[in-house]
Amino acid sequence: MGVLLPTAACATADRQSAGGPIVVATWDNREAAAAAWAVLRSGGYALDAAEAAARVPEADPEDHSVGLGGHPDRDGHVTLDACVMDEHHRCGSVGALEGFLHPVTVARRVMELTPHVMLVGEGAREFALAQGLEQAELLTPEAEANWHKWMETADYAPAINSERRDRPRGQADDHDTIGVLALDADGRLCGACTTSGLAYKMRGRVGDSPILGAGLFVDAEAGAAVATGHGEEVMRVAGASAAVEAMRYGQSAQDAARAVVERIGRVTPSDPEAIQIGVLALGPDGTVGAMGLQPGFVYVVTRPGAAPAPGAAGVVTERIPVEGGVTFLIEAPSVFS
Ligand code: SD4
Repeated sequence: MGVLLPTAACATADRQSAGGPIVVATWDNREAAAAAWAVLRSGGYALDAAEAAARVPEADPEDHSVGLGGHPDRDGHVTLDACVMDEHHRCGSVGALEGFLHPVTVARRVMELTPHVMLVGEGAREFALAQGLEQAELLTPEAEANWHKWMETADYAPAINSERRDRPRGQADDHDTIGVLALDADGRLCGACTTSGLAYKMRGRVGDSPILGAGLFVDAEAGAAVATGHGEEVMRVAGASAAVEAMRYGQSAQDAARAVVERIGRVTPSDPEAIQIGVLALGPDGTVGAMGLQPGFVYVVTRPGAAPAPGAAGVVTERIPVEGGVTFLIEAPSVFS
C-alpha cells in the first residue's frame, strides 16, 4: 500500500489541518477506521488511510458484503467493485473483478499506472494479475451455503428489493459495504469504496460503488461523499457527486446528505420503504453529515479529542477510545423516522 505515491513523511502527530485528521466510514467498520487512523495519526496520506481502511473488510470472511466471504451473484460468482479518488480528482476503479483479495488496491493501481479510470471484468483481472496482486478464492463455505439456501426458494430472481421482510430493512447486518473518507493533517481529502455488491445479483451487474460520482466522489474544495445501499437508486441521482455539488454551493455536509437521500426517496421507481440508502459526507473543514433512507444506517467517525466530529449528525451509540483519538459509532437520522 502507498508505495506508488509520495506520502506525508516526517509529519508530526499533533499537526492538524483546520478539520483533520479525521476518518469517516459507512456502517460499523470500526476496525477499518482504526487502520485508517493508524495512518492519519502518524501524519500519513489520506489516500493511504482510505485504502488501508478498505482492505480490512476486504480480507474479512465474516463480512458478507465485501471481498473475501462476500455473497456471490445468483450464479455463484463473487464479483467485486471498488474505487479510489484523491484530492486532485485522480481516480481509479474496478468493476466485476473476480479472484483478487484487494480490489481497492487494484483500483488504486488503475489510477496510478494506467491512462484509464475504470477496468472491468476479465480486463481488470488480467491487469491485477500482471500487477502480481494477491489472488484469493473469494467464495467461502459459509457464503456458498447461504447461496444454496437462497437458491432453494428464490426462483433465481435477482435480489433487488427483496430484502427480508420479517425484520426492519436497512440494518447493519444487511449491509457492510465500506465507503471511507479521510482528511489528513495536511488537509488532503481522499476516499475509497469497496463491495461485493448486492447478494444474488444478476451476473455482470455492477452497482454504484465503483462508479465515480455515484458511490464515491471527492473534491478538495467542496468536500467528499460516499453512498451505500441499493446502488441502482444511488446511480439514478449520481448520489455522491450530488452531495458534493450541494456542498460546493453552500449546503452543510448534513444538509447535502439529507438532500440526496430525500431525492432518492422521491425519484425511485421502487417502494422507498423497501430499500435502504445511506449517504455520508465530509466537508474540507472536517464537518460530517449523514442520512439514511430507513432508520438503521450507522457510521463511524475517528478523530482526535473527545467530542463528536463537528457537525456530526445522529445519535452517538458508542464511544471507543483509540490511541490519539476517539471513534464514535453514530446512528444517522433517517428520512422516514
Ligand atoms: C451496491 N451499494 O452494490 C452497493 C451495496 C451496498 O451495503 O452498499 N451494500 O449496490
